[in-house]
Amino acid sequence: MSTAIKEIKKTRPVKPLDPEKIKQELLAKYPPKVARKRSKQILVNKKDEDGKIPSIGANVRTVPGIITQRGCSYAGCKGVILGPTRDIVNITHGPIGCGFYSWLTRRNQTRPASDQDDNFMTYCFSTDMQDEDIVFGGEKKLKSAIQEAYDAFKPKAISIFSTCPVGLIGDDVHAVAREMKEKLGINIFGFSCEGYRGVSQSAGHHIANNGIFTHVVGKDDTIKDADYKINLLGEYNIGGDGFEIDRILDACGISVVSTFSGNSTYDQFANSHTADLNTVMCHRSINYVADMMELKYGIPWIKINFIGAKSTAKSLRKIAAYFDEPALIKKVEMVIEREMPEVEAVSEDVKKRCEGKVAMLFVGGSRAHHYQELFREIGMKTVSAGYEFAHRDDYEGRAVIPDIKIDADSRNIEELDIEKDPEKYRPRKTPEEMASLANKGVPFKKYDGMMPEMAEGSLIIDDVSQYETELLLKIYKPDIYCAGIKEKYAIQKSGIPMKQLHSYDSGGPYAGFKGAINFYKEIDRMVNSNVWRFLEAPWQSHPELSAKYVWE
Ligand code: CFM
Repeated sequence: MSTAIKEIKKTRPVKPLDPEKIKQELLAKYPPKVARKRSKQILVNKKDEDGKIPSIGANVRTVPGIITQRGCSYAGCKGVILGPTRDIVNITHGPIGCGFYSWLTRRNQTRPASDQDDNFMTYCFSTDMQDEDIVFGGEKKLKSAIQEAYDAFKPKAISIFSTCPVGLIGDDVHAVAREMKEKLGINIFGFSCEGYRGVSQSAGHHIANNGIFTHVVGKDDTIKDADYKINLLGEYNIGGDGFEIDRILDACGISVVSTFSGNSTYDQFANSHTADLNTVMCHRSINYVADMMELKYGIPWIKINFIGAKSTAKSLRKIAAYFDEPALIKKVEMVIEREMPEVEAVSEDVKKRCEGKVAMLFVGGSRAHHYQELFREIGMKTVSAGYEFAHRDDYEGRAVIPDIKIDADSRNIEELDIEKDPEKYRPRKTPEEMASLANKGVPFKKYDGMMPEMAEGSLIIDDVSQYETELLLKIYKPDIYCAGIKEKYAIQKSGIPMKQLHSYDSGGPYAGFKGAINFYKEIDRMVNSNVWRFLEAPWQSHPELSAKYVWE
């Protein structure tokens, strides 16, 4: 039986939507207590008479029973921060699933300098805890796992990541680390990053920052013979982003001492305190390291962003302005001039077909902001966006940090007491130079967050749930929705193109100039695809079934 394939025209709401009403609709079915809580996390973006944006509820517990996008503290520590480092043996102390599911699914890439270089990322190390280890304790098993990993690989360093059961039964991973460090003579350190340590993976970032700062940073004082030494903080080389950024920085003559932590090595971390500037890409995950390095070693930090061609150019200019050398400034301008024509040609072409289309982004703790820039460059609008686990400063800017209330969950995460290193502290600029640079548009320690850059009336939603996602799709009928693998197929089933902005599906890089071109082309293909026309849903040929795509 053949049925004619119908062409279904997408119907966009004609009248402009009232975001306040949409907010009420999202909350309508929640029990009153839940609605009250969610109402603080769902905001219409608008400034008051004094030009102030509203404050959002963020970094708070998800209501049990709500299907959240979030991950756990172990994921943030092991998967996100330490996972991309290739020559540390990362042992997951816990049941096998924790290690297995955090094993390369993030598509963080690495490139060893030669075949002789260690690369353990292709291995998944786990103590594979069993019931009897839970009953009798798992420390013995952990010690023998460390010994076994050492015998097999002779790595420079081994780190241990605690999963939920480890904390519950009270295994002391730090004591085991100390004992084995003494015995084997290599650096061994543990993380108390049990999944339940915080309300999301964000807690794991902080724990990882503290651990890497305490146990590794500052161990190698060799000063690299290179000009314009920077660290790139919060860039994880997903889909090769870091390779593209390295290509650009290299062309400008800027040298990267250490990246935290895409394509990184143990030695780079150990030597990172010798850099002259910290550049922070993902503020959420690594701002702790930036702050601690400034306090202990005197390295200033600036926020940069290599997502979006214009942001890339702006970030390069900021770095050049910091070093304030005419030769560097000239070289950076040359690189921008060389790279931009191709980017602009593609964006202009793509814009013809994408202008006015609508995107929604619900991703992590930084990309929901950064990727709006790429959509803007091809004329697309972001009508609603939110983070999974970011804090108020990532929404509203760092100026709100002193007002952020410490609750029982955030109190759980250790704040290290950092002091100037008596020998290694070296201010890179005088206070006068810092002030004059800030005046020239190189503000230090400054991040204004996502909300000030978003249009008035856009809907900001923290820790969006699956239920809310489904409603949002029905109401806004966006041309594209960006989130992660857990959301992907539910969204595609409603007939909306879905782009994973964590793993990039199988694409990337999207950072830098070449990355921007990749992104424009891919989004063009996705939002202008005819594929949905050729898919016949069961209800289209069987009228007794009642169902609809969201855009029908
Ligand atoms: Fe930073 Fe990240 Fe992100 Fe993040 Fe992540 Fe990620 Fe992310 Mo997935 S470190 S906050 S914990 S930019 S894994 S590379 S994509 S949620 S927006």
